[in-house]
Amino acid sequence: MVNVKEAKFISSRADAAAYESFSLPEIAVVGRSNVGKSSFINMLANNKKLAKTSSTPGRTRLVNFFKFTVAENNNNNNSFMLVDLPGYGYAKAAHDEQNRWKSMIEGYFEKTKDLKSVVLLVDIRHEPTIKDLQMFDYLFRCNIATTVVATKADKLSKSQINKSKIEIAKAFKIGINNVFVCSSETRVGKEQILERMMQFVEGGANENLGD
Ligand SMILES: Nc1nc2c(ncn2[C@@H]2O[C@H](COP(=O)(O)OP(=O)(O)OP(=O)(O)O)[C@@H](O)[C@H]2O)c(=O)[nH]1
Ligand SMILES: [Mg+2]
Repeated sequence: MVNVKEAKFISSRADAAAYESFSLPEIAVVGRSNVGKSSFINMLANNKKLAKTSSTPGRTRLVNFFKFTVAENNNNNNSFMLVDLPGYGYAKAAHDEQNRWKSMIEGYFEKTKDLKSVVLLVDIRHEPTIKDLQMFDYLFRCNIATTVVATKADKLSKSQINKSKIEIAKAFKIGINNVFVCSSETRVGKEQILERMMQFVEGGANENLGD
């Protein structure tokens, strides 16, 4: 069992050029605007007020760093940075703004030296968008281990969840067991995802799941 002992906001970066290392392993959360990235971080932190969320897309406009400290079964403490990125694919945002977000996201991936893995969030109710698939391919080409997490599972029945998992796995061309299901409302999936994240933090898992 992974027990989150502390989660706190450290800082925001608007510009990848200003990016500096925190000398801690990093795990980044990416996904479409409004998919639930900030809510996912709050769910892991057991703190609804940690990352700002909103029902309007485009809430997170900076690269935000949260320091998590966890204790595991063996009681060893472990710290890592969870990185909340702006969402992509918000159609209503001005073109300039969309480009700015894109360069902020890609700038982060190009600059960071501490990234261990990425959680790519998709909405379990919808087929992954072309932008999701492009992001997945981009991360694969950058050799960044990526975990696909289908969130908002509270919105579907059990049989619908299984159907969606199959569709999502097919779209990303990954095995169905590599699609993790969660809900930031009910906290379903939290433990399994935290455990997987810790494998990357500790450097035990470095396979890329793209094949
Ligand atoms: N039912 C349900 N709603 C959720 C879940 N996760 C997020 N939401 C809702 O979805 C909306 C968007 O959540 P955010 O966490 O702000 O999404 P985001 O991906 O950080 O959005 P941007 O910062 O704009 O990219 C909010 O209204 C949340 O309450 C979930 O698991 N279940
Ligand atoms: Mg957000």
